[in-house]
This record gives sequence, C-alpha cells and structure tokens, in this order.
Amino acid sequence: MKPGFSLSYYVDGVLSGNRVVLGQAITLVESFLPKDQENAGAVLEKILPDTGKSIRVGVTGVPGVGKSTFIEALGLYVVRQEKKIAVLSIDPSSPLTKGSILGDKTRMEELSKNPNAFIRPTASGLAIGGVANHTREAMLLCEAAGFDVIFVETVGVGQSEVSVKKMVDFFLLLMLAGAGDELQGIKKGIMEMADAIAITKADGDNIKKASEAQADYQHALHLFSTPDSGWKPKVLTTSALSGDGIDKIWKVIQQYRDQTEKSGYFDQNRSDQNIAWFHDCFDQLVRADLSQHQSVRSNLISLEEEIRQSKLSARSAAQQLLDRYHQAIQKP
Ligand SMILES: Nc1nc2c(ncn2[C@@H]2O[C@H](COP(=O)(O)OP(=O)(O)OP(=O)(O)O)[C@@H](O)[C@H]2O)c(=O)[nH]1
Ligand SMILES: [Mg+2]
Repeated sequence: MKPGFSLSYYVDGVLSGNRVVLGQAITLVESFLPKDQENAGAVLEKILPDTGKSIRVGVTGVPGVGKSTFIEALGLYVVRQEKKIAVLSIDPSSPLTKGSILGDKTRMEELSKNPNAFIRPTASGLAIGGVANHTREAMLLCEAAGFDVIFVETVGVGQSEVSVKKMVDFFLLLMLAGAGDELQGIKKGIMEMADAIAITKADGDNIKKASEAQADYQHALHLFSTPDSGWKPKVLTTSALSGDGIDKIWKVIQQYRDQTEKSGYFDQNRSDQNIAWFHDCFDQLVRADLSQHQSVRSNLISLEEEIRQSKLSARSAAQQLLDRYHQAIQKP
C-alpha cells in the first residue's frame, strides 16, 4: 500500500461512506501495478459482505439520446427521496470519447454537487472486458459505501451494452422519437435485452412524436417472447428538461424489483452474473499468464500466419497453442 494507505484505511473509509477514500479505492482497483492489484483484491474481499444492497440500473442508447441528462434528472429525483446514488460509466474506446466524459461532468453539474451523489467515469483505454471488470468492482465499492442506486451509463455503441446488461439488475434503453431504428443503430438484440424503453426528449414539438413512438415500440415488444425474468418490458416517454415521466420510470424500476424479488429471479440473476464474472476473470488471468511466456507469444504469431495461409485449421492451431503453453509452464 502507499504510505499511510493501509488496508484498513481503504476498508474503513469505504464502509464509512467517505467519498474521498471511495474514489481512491476505485483508483486502486483500476491500477495495473501488481502490488496494487493484490491490495485491491484484499480490499474487495473485506468489503464483499457489505455489497449487493443497491439496485443496479444500466442506461444505454445512442450518443446524444440524452443518457447523461436523463441520469441527472432521475438521480436528482431519487436523491430527493433520501437515497444515495452513484453514477458510473463504461467506456471502452478511449481517445474519441474523452470529450463526452468531460461533457458528462458538466452536464451532471447539479447532481455532482449533491452530497448524496457520487459520479465517476471509469478509466478508459482498455479492452471491453477489462473496463467491465473495473466498473463491476467500482459498483461493489459504491455499494459498500452505502449507495442505494447505482447507474451505469454506456458510452459509445457496441459491445458495452452487452457488458452492462451482464452487470445490472435493470436495463433501460433510451430511444429518440422519429429517428428510425436503423438510424439509431439499435439492433433488435438490444431491444430484447431492455426491461424498459424510454422515449427521450418528449417535450415541446416532440411530445406527439414521442407518444407515437411509444405505441410503435409497445407493438414491437409484443412480438418478442417473454424474457426469463417474467417481467413484461415497459415503454415510457420522458423529458429530462420538463421532468415529465421521470417519476414513472422510477416507479417502474421499483415494480421490477418487487416483482423479481418475489419470483426469486432477482437473486438468481445476480448469482448467475457472479458466476459468469468469475469465468470472465479466469479467462482474463489465463490469457494474461499465457502472453507472459515469450515462446507462447511467438508460437501464437506463427500459428496465426499458418491459419491465414490456410495451412492449419483454427481448431488444431488452438490445440497446438495449448500444448505449447503447457510445456512453457512445466519448465519455468
Ligand atoms: N429537448 C430536450 N433535450 C434534451 C433532453 N435531454 C437531453 N437533451 C439534449 O440532448 C443533448 C445530448 O444529451 P446527453 O445527455 O449529453 O446525451 P448522451 O446520450 O449522454 O450523450 P453521450 O454521452 O455523448 O453519448 C444535449 O444537448 C441535451 O441538452 C430532453 O429531455 N429534452
Ligand atoms: Mg453521456
């Protein structure tokens, strides 16, 4: 640990809800230094019994749909109900999205000043798997620090939606009215993952278009089969500017929680998520270990070349790589 930063400094600080220490603990779990990683593991182990009490809400949608503005509006609403909220983001593609993270900070200006809100963009510049692990761990730390609601905002499009779906209880998809699904780059698969769809910016001239879109999406969702949760996804309209619909969305999230807690799905889903996370972590460790052996790395490159030239099937190449890895770990 850094001088003065003992295990109990982190653990006690986080458990007492000290925001400065919470921020430092998140920095620790994001660090690549082997010593920091070891310490981060120890901190997470200690706080684990105090995690899991929040509701985890993922918010996704194309850039500009209004995710940050919406989270600020809903966040302020929830904070007024005497709850503590944390906002994390998941950002796999570093340099391009830096601007939007800075933008988010200013957009969530009011929320970020609130003593019951904690806003933290995840470190970027990693492959999605690494970023997702950091966000999950940050989420656990926020729970241990006493936050009741954790929002995870996706930044950018693509794989991050799936990663977020895998770490939250409730997955909210924001959509714009009047822009076709194609335009919004939202695939059917993502709509199927949503527990609710909210049509954003339902204000001014947009109100009518928003309720038309609501009807359209309601119809589209009817065509999907009922998800494992047994919950029928809802379609709502909202405006972060006027505040319309914000309370309804919060109510829907609570209904979802009540219903799935009663059915047992809520806990089942979380334990399935933890098992999947364990497998992800293990895969990452094996990959990291594998790439530390020079002979395996060069074997990998030559096998790739053979596959490109159609000299070797992917299956045999994978087997050969595994054999080489076994040899490498037998003679250190
Ligand atoms: N009229 C109206 N404009 C909104 C509303 N919510 C957001 N906006 C505007 O839409 C733009 C994008 O909002 P953001 O909240 O930054 O969108 P985002 O989805 O977080 O964007 P990225 O983080 O860049 O992906 C901003 O100019 C907002 O002022 C709303 O409810 N009504
Ligand atoms: Mg944003």
